[in-house]
Amino acid sequence: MSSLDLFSSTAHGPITTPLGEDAWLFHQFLTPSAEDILSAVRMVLKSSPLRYFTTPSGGVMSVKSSNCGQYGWLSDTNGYRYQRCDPLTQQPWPALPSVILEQAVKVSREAGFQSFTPDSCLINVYTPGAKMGLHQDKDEAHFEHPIVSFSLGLPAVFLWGGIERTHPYQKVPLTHGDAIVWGGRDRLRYHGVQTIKSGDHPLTRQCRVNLTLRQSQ
Ligand code: MD3
Ligand code: FE
Repeated sequence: MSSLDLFSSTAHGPITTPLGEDAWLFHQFLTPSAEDILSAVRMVLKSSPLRYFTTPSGGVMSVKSSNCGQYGWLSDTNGYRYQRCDPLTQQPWPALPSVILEQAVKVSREAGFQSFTPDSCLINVYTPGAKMGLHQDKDEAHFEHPIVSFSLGLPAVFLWGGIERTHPYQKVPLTHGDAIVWGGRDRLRYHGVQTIKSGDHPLTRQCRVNLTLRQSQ
């Protein structure tokens, strides 16, 4: 055993940083599958292209979004919700690619969640200047399921707050290939993403791609 193994959460598992009582960052979990995942995302976006969602208050989000899976999260002047059909195409969202489902189930099991069955994958694409303000994920029907997120391409600083908006937040650097799993006591934490800095990633060029996998129903 090398001394580096002392930093792993398990003897042979990926290197993991605990973010909270029920939240973990799995560094480089997606390194072997990142290219396949990005190819699958490009296929999805041919059917349901990226678009800017409008916020209920009349603003426009700075990230471009789409979805795959049985349900897609969306925002418009009527509010935030999950919907079976893409409002742009009026067709069901594209199916969740198996490589994405497999990696999400695998990382959730490593975090101790045995029955995560995501029915929704939100695709958020950040170009330099894009950000996501502090918010809670609470549009899902039940909060007992965990959430899994994949970071690909340009790095980001993830803002990890408390259970109330005014609580202090930590800054967590995320890089290409990182996966996060959170649930339980951390499920309703405020979180966000700092403004993305410009850069050039060999697989995604000038963007960061975030996939958020959820059990929405
Ligand atoms: C912590 N997306 O789509 S994913 C979102 O990078 C969203 O695009 C961000 O927040 C992104 O809602 C962050 C990481 C994330 C997602 C949900 C959480 C962290 C979370 C819910 C509770 C606590
Ligand atoms: Fe969120």
